[in-house]
Amino acid sequence: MKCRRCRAPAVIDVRRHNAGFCAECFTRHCREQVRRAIEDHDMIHEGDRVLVAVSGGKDSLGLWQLLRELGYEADGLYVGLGIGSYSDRSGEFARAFAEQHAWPLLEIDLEETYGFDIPGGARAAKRVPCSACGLSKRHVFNDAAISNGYDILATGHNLDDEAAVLLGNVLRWDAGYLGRQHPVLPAAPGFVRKVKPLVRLGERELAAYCVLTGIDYIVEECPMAVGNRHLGYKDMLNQVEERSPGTKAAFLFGFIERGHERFAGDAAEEREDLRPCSECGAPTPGEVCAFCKLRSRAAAPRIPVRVEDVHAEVEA
Ligand code: Q46
Ligand code: ZN
Repeated sequence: MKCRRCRAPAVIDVRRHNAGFCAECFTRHCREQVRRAIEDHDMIHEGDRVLVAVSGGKDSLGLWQLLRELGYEADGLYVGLGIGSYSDRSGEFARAFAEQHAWPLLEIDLEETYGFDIPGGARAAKRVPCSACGLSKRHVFNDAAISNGYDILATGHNLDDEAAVLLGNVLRWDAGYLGRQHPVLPAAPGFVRKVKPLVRLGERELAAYCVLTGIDYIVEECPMAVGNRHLGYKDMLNQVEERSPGTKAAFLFGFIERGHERFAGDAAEEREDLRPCSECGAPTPGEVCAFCKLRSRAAAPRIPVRVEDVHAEVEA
Protein backbone atom coordinates (compact mmCIF):
# COMPACT_ATOMS: atom_id res chain seq x y z
CA MET A 1 0.00 0.00 0.00
CA LYS A 2 1.19 3.48 -0.83
CA CYS A 3 0.76 6.79 0.97
CA ARG A 4 -2.32 8.63 -0.27
CA ARG A 5 -0.47 11.95 -0.36
CA CYS A 6 3.11 11.28 -1.47
CA ARG A 7 3.02 7.70 -2.83
CA ALA A 8 5.85 6.59 -0.50
CA PRO A 9 5.33 3.17 1.16
CA ALA A 10 2.52 3.43 3.72
CA VAL A 11 3.12 2.59 7.40
CA ILE A 12 -0.54 2.69 8.43
CA ASP A 13 -3.86 2.22 6.73
CA VAL A 14 -6.98 4.02 7.91
CA ARG A 15 -9.84 1.89 6.63
CA ARG A 16 -12.42 4.52 7.45
CA HIS A 17 -10.78 6.84 4.93
CA ASN A 18 -9.81 3.96 2.65
CA ALA A 19 -6.28 5.35 2.68
CA GLY A 20 -2.72 4.55 3.67
CA PHE A 21 -0.18 7.07 4.92
CA CYS A 22 3.60 7.27 5.32
CA ALA A 23 4.79 8.41 8.78
CA GLU A 24 5.16 12.06 7.84
CA CYS A 25 1.85 12.34 5.99
CA PHE A 26 0.09 10.44 8.78
CA THR A 27 1.18 12.90 11.49
CA ARG A 28 0.09 15.66 9.14
CA HIS A 29 -3.28 13.89 8.73
CA CYS A 30 -3.70 13.80 12.54
CA ARG A 31 -2.93 17.51 12.85
CA GLU A 32 -5.32 18.23 10.03
CA GLN A 33 -8.14 16.29 11.71
CA VAL A 34 -7.64 18.24 14.94
CA ARG A 35 -7.42 21.53 13.08
CA ARG A 36 -10.68 20.72 11.26
CA ALA A 37 -12.46 19.70 14.46
CA ILE A 38 -11.43 22.97 16.11
CA GLU A 39 -12.48 24.99 13.08
CA ASP A 40 -15.76 23.14 12.34
CA HIS A 41 -16.97 23.53 15.90
CA ASP A 42 -15.39 26.90 16.57
CA MET A 43 -13.70 25.41 19.65
CA ILE A 44 -10.85 27.76 20.51
CA HIS A 45 -10.59 31.49 19.93
CA GLU A 46 -7.50 33.64 19.66
CA GLY A 47 -5.98 34.43 23.02
CA ASP A 48 -7.87 31.66 24.85
CA ARG A 49 -5.94 30.00 27.66
CA VAL A 50 -6.27 26.25 27.19
CA LEU A 51 -5.89 23.59 29.86
CA VAL A 52 -5.53 19.97 28.67
CA ALA A 53 -6.51 17.21 31.08
CA VAL A 54 -3.73 14.62 30.79
CA SER A 55 -3.74 11.11 32.21
CA GLY A 56 -0.39 9.87 30.89
CA GLY A 57 -2.24 7.86 28.20
CA LYS A 58 -1.98 8.11 24.43
CA ASP A 59 -5.05 10.24 23.81
CA SER A 60 -4.36 13.03 26.26
CA LEU A 61 -0.61 13.27 25.63
CA GLY A 62 -1.24 13.07 21.88
CA LEU A 63 -3.81 15.86 22.20
CA TRP A 64 -1.44 18.08 24.17
CA GLN A 65 1.27 17.70 21.54
CA LEU A 66 -1.16 18.21 18.63
CA LEU A 67 -2.52 21.41 20.18
CA ARG A 68 1.00 22.73 20.73
CA GLU A 69 1.96 21.81 17.14
CA LEU A 70 -1.05 23.78 15.95
CA GLY A 71 0.26 26.80 17.85
CA TYR A 72 -1.97 26.80 20.96
CA GLU A 73 -0.27 27.62 24.23
CA ALA A 74 -1.92 24.74 26.03
CA ASP A 75 -0.90 23.77 29.57
CA GLY A 76 -1.47 20.35 31.15
CA LEU A 77 -3.52 19.26 34.16
CA TYR A 78 -2.85 15.97 35.89
CA VAL A 79 -5.21 14.72 38.60
CA GLY A 80 -3.87 11.95 40.87
CA LEU A 81 -6.81 9.60 41.41
CA GLY A 82 -5.07 7.28 43.87
CA ILE A 83 -5.76 4.12 41.86
CA GLY A 84 -2.84 2.13 43.26
CA SER A 85 0.34 1.72 41.23
CA TYR A 86 -1.57 2.56 38.05
CA SER A 87 -1.95 6.17 39.20
CA ASP A 88 1.70 6.37 40.30
CA ARG A 89 2.85 5.22 36.89
CA SER A 90 0.43 7.36 34.89
CA GLY A 91 1.61 10.41 36.84
CA GLU A 92 5.22 9.58 35.98
CA PHE A 93 4.40 9.46 32.26
CA ALA A 94 2.53 12.78 32.39
CA ARG A 95 5.33 14.47 34.35
CA ALA A 96 8.12 13.10 32.14
CA PHE A 97 6.30 14.30 29.00
CA ALA A 98 5.75 17.79 30.43
CA GLU A 99 9.38 18.05 31.56
CA GLN A 100 10.72 16.82 28.23
CA HIS A 101 8.97 19.69 26.45
CA ALA A 102 9.17 22.17 29.32
CA TRP A 103 5.39 22.69 29.12
CA PRO A 104 3.62 23.72 32.35
CA LEU A 105 1.79 20.92 34.16
CA LEU A 106 -0.67 21.63 36.95
CA GLU A 107 -0.99 18.78 39.42
CA ILE A 108 -3.83 18.02 41.81
CA ASP A 109 -3.90 15.04 44.11
CA LEU A 110 -7.45 13.99 44.95
CA GLU A 111 -6.49 12.57 48.33
CA GLU A 112 -4.37 15.56 49.36
CA THR A 113 -6.84 18.19 48.19
CA TYR A 114 -10.19 16.54 48.78
CA GLY A 115 -9.39 13.85 51.34
CA PHE A 116 -10.32 10.73 49.38
CA ASP A 117 -9.15 8.57 46.50
CA ILE A 118 -11.19 6.74 43.85
CA PRO A 119 -11.14 3.23 45.35
CA GLY A 120 -12.18 4.65 48.75
CA GLY A 121 -14.74 7.01 47.23
CA ALA A 122 -16.35 4.28 45.14
CA ARG A 123 -16.65 1.98 48.12
CA ALA A 124 -17.99 4.63 50.50
CA ALA A 125 -20.57 5.90 48.02
CA LYS A 126 -21.41 2.36 46.83
CA ARG A 127 -20.84 3.49 43.28
CA VAL A 128 -19.05 1.65 40.47
CA PRO A 129 -15.48 3.01 40.41
CA CYS A 130 -15.83 4.62 36.97
CA SER A 131 -18.94 6.47 38.08
CA ALA A 132 -17.23 7.93 41.18
CA CYS A 133 -14.16 8.63 39.07
CA GLY A 134 -16.02 10.31 36.19
CA LEU A 135 -17.95 12.49 38.60
CA SER A 136 -14.77 13.48 40.46
CA LYS A 137 -12.80 14.21 37.31
CA ARG A 138 -15.57 16.40 35.87
CA HIS A 139 -15.69 18.41 39.08
CA VAL A 140 -11.94 18.72 39.65
CA PHE A 141 -11.13 19.53 36.00
CA ASN A 142 -13.78 22.24 35.88
CA ASP A 143 -12.74 23.68 39.21
CA ALA A 144 -9.02 23.64 38.33
CA ALA A 145 -9.65 25.40 35.01
CA ILE A 146 -11.84 28.11 36.54
CA SER A 147 -9.71 28.78 39.61
CA ASN A 148 -6.53 29.01 37.53
CA GLY A 149 -8.01 31.41 34.99
CA TYR A 150 -8.25 29.12 31.94
CA ASP A 151 -10.88 29.81 29.27
CA ILE A 152 -11.00 26.28 27.93
CA LEU A 153 -10.70 22.74 29.20
CA ALA A 154 -9.69 20.28 26.49
CA THR A 155 -10.07 16.53 26.98
CA GLY A 156 -8.71 13.61 24.96
CA HIS A 157 -12.02 11.91 24.12
CA ASN A 158 -11.56 10.35 20.69
CA LEU A 159 -13.97 9.11 18.03
CA ASP A 160 -14.22 5.65 19.60
CA ASP A 161 -14.95 7.08 23.06
CA GLU A 162 -17.59 9.45 21.81
CA ALA A 163 -19.30 6.86 19.61
CA ALA A 164 -19.44 4.45 22.59
CA VAL A 165 -20.91 7.14 24.86
CA LEU A 166 -23.44 8.02 22.18
CA LEU A 167 -24.48 4.38 21.82
CA GLY A 168 -24.99 4.18 25.60
CA ASN A 169 -27.06 7.37 25.61
CA VAL A 170 -29.15 6.23 22.66
CA LEU A 171 -29.80 2.80 24.15
CA ARG A 172 -31.34 4.55 27.15
CA TRP A 173 -32.69 7.54 25.19
CA ASP A 174 -31.22 9.79 27.82
CA ALA A 175 -32.32 13.18 26.48
CA GLY A 176 -30.27 15.32 28.90
CA TYR A 177 -27.05 13.43 28.18
CA LEU A 178 -27.75 13.47 24.43
CA GLY A 179 -28.20 17.24 24.62
CA ARG A 180 -24.84 17.59 26.34
CA GLN A 181 -23.01 15.24 23.99
CA HIS A 182 -21.24 17.61 21.66
CA PRO A 183 -17.59 18.38 20.83
CA VAL A 184 -18.07 21.79 22.48
CA LEU A 185 -19.91 22.67 25.66
CA PRO A 186 -20.14 26.43 25.98
CA ALA A 187 -19.14 28.21 29.18
CA ALA A 188 -21.98 28.96 31.60
CA PRO A 189 -22.04 30.31 35.15
CA GLY A 190 -19.79 27.93 37.11
CA PHE A 191 -18.78 25.98 34.00
CA VAL A 192 -15.65 26.47 31.91
CA ARG A 193 -15.94 25.95 28.14
CA LYS A 194 -15.15 22.29 27.32
CA VAL A 195 -13.84 20.99 24.02
CA LYS A 196 -12.97 17.60 22.52
CA PRO A 197 -10.58 18.25 19.64
CA LEU A 198 -9.89 14.53 19.00
CA VAL A 199 -13.41 13.63 17.86
CA ARG A 200 -12.22 13.10 14.30
CA LEU A 201 -9.47 10.63 15.26
CA GLY A 202 -9.87 7.00 16.28
CA GLU A 203 -8.10 5.19 19.09
CA ARG A 204 -5.83 3.30 16.71
CA GLU A 205 -4.83 6.54 15.00
CA LEU A 206 -3.88 8.10 18.34
CA ALA A 207 -1.76 5.09 19.29
CA ALA A 208 0.00 5.25 15.90
CA TYR A 209 0.51 9.01 16.23
CA CYS A 210 2.19 8.55 19.62
CA VAL A 211 4.42 5.73 18.40
CA LEU A 212 5.43 7.60 15.23
CA THR A 213 6.22 10.84 17.06
CA GLY A 214 7.98 9.15 19.98
CA ILE A 215 5.48 9.95 22.74
CA ASP A 216 6.07 7.63 25.68
CA TYR A 217 2.65 6.88 27.18
CA ILE A 218 1.22 4.46 29.72
CA VAL A 219 0.01 1.39 27.83
CA GLU A 220 -1.39 -0.35 30.90
CA GLU A 221 -5.16 0.05 31.26
CA CYS A 222 -6.74 1.36 34.45
CA PRO A 223 -7.39 -1.70 36.65
CA MET A 224 -10.81 -0.36 37.57
CA ALA A 225 -12.04 -0.30 33.96
CA VAL A 226 -12.95 -4.01 34.09
CA GLY A 227 -16.67 -4.42 33.52
CA ASN A 228 -17.03 -0.75 32.50
CA ARG A 229 -20.14 -0.45 30.33
CA HIS A 230 -18.38 1.66 27.74
CA LEU A 231 -15.84 -1.05 27.01
CA GLY A 232 -18.75 -3.31 26.03
CA TYR A 233 -20.18 -0.63 23.73
CA LYS A 234 -16.76 -0.12 22.18
CA ASP A 235 -16.48 -3.83 21.42
CA MET A 236 -19.92 -3.82 19.82
CA LEU A 237 -19.09 -0.85 17.64
CA ASN A 238 -15.75 -2.39 16.66
CA GLN A 239 -17.57 -5.46 15.42
CA VAL A 240 -19.84 -3.34 13.26
CA GLU A 241 -16.90 -1.25 12.06
CA GLU A 242 -15.01 -4.39 11.09
CA ARG A 243 -17.82 -5.37 8.74
CA SER A 244 -18.48 -1.92 7.38
CA PRO A 245 -15.67 0.59 7.90
CA GLY A 246 -16.84 4.14 8.46
CA THR A 247 -20.01 3.21 10.39
CA LYS A 248 -18.67 4.51 13.70
CA ALA A 249 -17.84 7.92 12.24
CA ALA A 250 -21.18 8.05 10.38
CA PHE A 251 -23.01 7.25 13.63
CA LEU A 252 -21.24 9.96 15.63
CA PHE A 253 -21.08 12.71 13.02
CA GLY A 254 -24.64 12.05 11.87
CA PHE A 255 -25.75 12.67 15.43
CA ILE A 256 -23.62 15.80 15.84
CA GLU A 257 -24.89 17.26 12.56
CA ARG A 258 -28.51 16.14 12.56
CA GLY A 259 -29.47 14.69 15.94
CA HIS A 260 -27.88 16.82 18.66
CA GLU A 261 -29.94 19.90 17.98
CA ARG A 262 -33.14 18.00 18.83
CA PHE A 263 -31.91 17.32 22.34
CA ALA A 264 -30.17 20.63 23.00
CA GLY A 265 -33.35 22.00 24.61
CA ASP A 266 -33.44 19.17 27.18
CA ALA A 267 -29.87 19.93 28.26
CA ALA A 268 -30.59 23.69 28.35
CA GLU A 269 -33.62 23.09 30.59
CA GLU A 270 -31.50 21.06 32.96
CA ARG A 271 -28.92 23.83 33.10
CA GLU A 272 -31.59 26.41 33.92
CA ASP A 273 -32.51 24.49 37.06
CA LEU A 274 -28.99 24.59 38.45
CA ARG A 275 -27.97 26.65 41.47
CA PRO A 276 -24.72 26.91 43.44
CA CYS A 277 -23.86 23.97 45.73
CA SER A 278 -24.14 25.10 49.34
CA GLU A 279 -20.71 23.64 50.09
CA CYS A 280 -18.48 24.28 47.07
CA GLY A 281 -20.48 26.67 44.87
CA ALA A 282 -20.46 24.39 41.81
CA PRO A 283 -23.73 24.35 39.81
CA THR A 284 -26.08 21.59 40.95
CA PRO A 285 -29.79 20.73 40.70
CA GLY A 286 -29.97 20.03 44.45
CA GLU A 287 -28.79 21.67 47.65
CA VAL A 288 -25.41 19.90 47.74
CA CYS A 289 -23.63 18.76 44.56
CA ALA A 290 -22.92 15.08 43.82
CA PHE A 291 -19.18 15.63 44.25
CA CYS A 292 -19.55 17.12 47.73
CA LYS A 293 -21.88 14.26 48.71
CA LEU A 294 -19.32 11.74 47.48
CA ARG A 295 -16.56 13.60 49.22
CA SER A 296 -18.31 13.75 52.57
CA ARG A 297 -19.11 10.02 52.48
CA ALA A 298 -15.64 9.07 51.31
CA ALA A 299 -13.59 11.34 53.51
CA ALA A 300 -15.21 9.91 56.67
CA PRO A 301 -13.04 7.43 58.68
CA ARG A 302 -9.99 6.73 56.58
CA ILE A 303 -9.55 3.04 56.01
CA PRO A 304 -7.16 2.40 53.13
CA VAL A 305 -8.93 0.47 50.38
CA ARG A 306 -7.19 -1.80 47.92
CA VAL A 307 -8.12 -1.60 44.24
CA GLU A 308 -8.79 -5.38 44.11
CA ASP A 309 -11.25 -5.18 47.00
CA VAL A 310 -13.46 -2.63 45.29
CA HIS A 311 -13.62 -4.89 42.26
CA ALA A 312 -14.55 -7.87 44.32
CA GLU A 313 -17.36 -5.85 45.94
CA VAL A 314 -18.67 -4.44 42.68
CA GLU A 315 -18.65 -7.85 41.02
CA ALA A 316 -20.34 -9.52 43.96
S1 Q46 B 1 -9.56 6.19 35.25
FE1 Q46 B 1 -11.46 6.38 36.32
FE2 Q46 B 1 -11.17 5.69 33.79
FE3 Q46 B 1 -10.15 4.13 35.69
S2 Q46 B 1 -11.73 4.39 37.25
FE4 Q46 B 1 -12.81 4.25 35.31
S3 Q46 B 1 -13.04 6.37 34.76
S4 Q46 B 1 -11.30 3.44 33.90
S5 Q46 B 1 -11.06 6.85 31.96
ZN1 ZN C 1 -20.32 20.91 45.92
